[in-house]
Amino acid sequence: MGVMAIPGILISLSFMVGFPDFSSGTWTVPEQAPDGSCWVMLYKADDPIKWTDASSLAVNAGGKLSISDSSSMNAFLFGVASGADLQPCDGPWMGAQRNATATTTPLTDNWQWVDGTSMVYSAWTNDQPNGSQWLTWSLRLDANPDVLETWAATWASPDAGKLVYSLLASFATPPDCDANGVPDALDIAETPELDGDLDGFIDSCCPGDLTGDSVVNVDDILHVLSVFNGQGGDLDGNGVTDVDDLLAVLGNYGCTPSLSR
Ligand SMILES: [Ca+2]
Ligand SMILES: [Ca+2]
Ligand SMILES: [Ca+2]
Ligand SMILES: [Ca+2]
Repeated sequence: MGVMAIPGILISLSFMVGFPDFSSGTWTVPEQAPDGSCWVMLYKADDPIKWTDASSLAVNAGGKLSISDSSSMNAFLFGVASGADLQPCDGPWMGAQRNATATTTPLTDNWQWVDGTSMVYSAWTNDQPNGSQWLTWSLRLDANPDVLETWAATWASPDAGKLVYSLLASFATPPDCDANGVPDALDIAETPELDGDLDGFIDSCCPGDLTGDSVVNVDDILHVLSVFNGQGGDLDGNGVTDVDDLLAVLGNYGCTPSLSR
């Protein structure tokens, strides 16, 4: 694991009017969660970014800011972050916020993940979250190596004021099928011809590849079955791994990437 540098490749995101320029940052090589529920890439920015922009970038990249709803997922995400050579205060941002309230309810309450679910599992650093209930708070991992060793530190910072240098994004399917170090949704946004059939996947790739080995075979069928009714095999983007996704894998069975790419 680690940050994949892409010399010579600059992605223009000028189509996103008013959106910060993320062209000079780097994405880590995608890693699949141990439970198969998602793939994760960490984006490391040259300039600090606020949570709302990080969330927009994750969505534009075809995913969403990462959700950590179990100790095993948290350990996995920490693993991705710890392999990215982050400094203390670098982040990364994660996919939860707590909206400002006029009440004095504990700041551990009222957190919501970007998929709309409430925060049940949490792994706050000691004394976190703290601060004012009048502010909106956003979730980030603590990249402090001392805290990383404990595998138990996610905490908050204000949305507007605090900037960090990275984010964790989760994807339903392997996010970088052409292995150019950039999420494919950003590749397609930059060069729409890559997806001539408009199915959301780069045409030279294999839409049924859920294991990230660039071929659609029995392993991908087994993967669909292993995450059936859950996350991790949602090829048609309806939010769940279902029979339509199984049919998509079967429809692309045997696909290997085009040699033209
Ligand atoms: Ca790509
Ligand atoms: Ca396509
Ligand atoms: Ca595969
Ligand atoms: Ca589906």
